Amino acid sequence: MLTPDEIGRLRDFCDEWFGAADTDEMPASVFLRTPELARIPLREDVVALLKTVYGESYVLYPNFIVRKNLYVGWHIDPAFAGPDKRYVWKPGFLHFQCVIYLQDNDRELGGGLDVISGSHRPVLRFISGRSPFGYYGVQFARRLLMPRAKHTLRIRAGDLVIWHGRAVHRSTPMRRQTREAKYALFFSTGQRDRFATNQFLADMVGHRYQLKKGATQYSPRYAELPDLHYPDAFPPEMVESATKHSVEVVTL
Ligand SMILES: O=C(O)CCC(=O)C(=O)O
Repeated sequence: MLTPDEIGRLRDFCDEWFGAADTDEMPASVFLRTPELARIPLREDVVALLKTVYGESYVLYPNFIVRKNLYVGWHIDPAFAGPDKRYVWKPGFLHFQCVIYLQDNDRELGGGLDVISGSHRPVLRFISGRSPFGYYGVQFARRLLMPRAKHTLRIRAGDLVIWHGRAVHRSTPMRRQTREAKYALFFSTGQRDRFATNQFLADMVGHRYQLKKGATQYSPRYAELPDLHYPDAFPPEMVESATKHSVEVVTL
């Protein structure tokens, strides 16, 4: 999606911003007041690509963020994991997390994303717990198949990567040190569905306090989300583009 020039300018901007900040997360309020970042989620080509999976309309959430040097292990995004998230397994559920990387992905140096392909599907639908293979057969098949499903995505700087909310993924690990910072621009989108939208928004706000290693931590990037109202907190160019493309921007 991004040209080498755009990538260079954005990397320079990130070097400067993160150089002066005491965080590795650039919050949505900064993202929205930086025209070169703010225009990306609603660019014509980005919207066109998302419409190939959503159809004519979808929702865009306010949790824009740029992260520096994020390296995280295998997981499902917390908004979609856990026993209270049954709705994410309903047949029509569709939510894509979106990221644009500002460097190539590399098996040695990292920089992008690994996925377990097919992990967003109901567990091995074709060998279910009700199958003649029984529970242990299912576990055996999972062990056998899962390692083969691990993929390091071939990503070039400026590519847009979208992953289904239920997909198991991780940062491609950095196996060899590199001096280049890893930068990634994230935003979230979903199918128009009032229940799913409310769940996701509520979940994000709930994340302003997080329990980590037994202690409660405050997360400014989530805490500011209730104050980012659409359209007031958004640049006019984004509002115009959202209206033109029938993208519903949903805020609290
Ligand atoms: O971009 C990455 O390195 C991983 C991103 C990720 O796992 C996430 O945002 O949930």
